[in-house]
Amino acid sequence: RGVQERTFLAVKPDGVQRRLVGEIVRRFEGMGLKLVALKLVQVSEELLREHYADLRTHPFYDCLVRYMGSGPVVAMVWQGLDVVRVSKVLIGATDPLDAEPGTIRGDFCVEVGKNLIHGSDSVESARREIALWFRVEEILCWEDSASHWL
Ligand code: DAT
Ligand code: MG
Repeated sequence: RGVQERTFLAVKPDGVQRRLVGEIVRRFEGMGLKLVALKLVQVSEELLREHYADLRTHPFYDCLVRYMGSGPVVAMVWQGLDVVRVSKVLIGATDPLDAEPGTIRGDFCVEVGKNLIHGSDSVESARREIALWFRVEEILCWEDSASHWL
């Protein structure tokens, strides 16, 4: 089966403003994934430009950076088997109109420019994004005392 991985997730400003943080966290917890870091942050433009550096040539880049800086974001690191792939399934397609019902984007949004949540697209991007958003001491490794999620 899968391997233990970590991924970086962020509830975007519209998700925080629409009080969807709890709903979103509940879905990842429900899958048995492990929360190892979480913080509410107002992100600097510099960090956002770096976070989305791969998209800098796209026409929507400036708009995306402005949107991500328009209010607080909930930044998280989750750990689990195949967590990068599992998270992308839970999140749904980039354009909410293509996202299946039952996915976070499919259930709660309609605009690609306000698609609620970010998730890393590979283990390498996850590593880069986690290092960009978190200090090492902010990430906690804790052991489950019960065995049902292992
Ligand atoms: P995802 O967030 O699903 O990984 P992505 O990495 O391709 O998608 O793009 C990052 C974000 O950029 C995406 O969540 C919303 C924005 N974006 C992508 N394509 C867009 C488009 N065609 N128009 C406007 N914003 C777009
Ligand atoms: Mg992406």
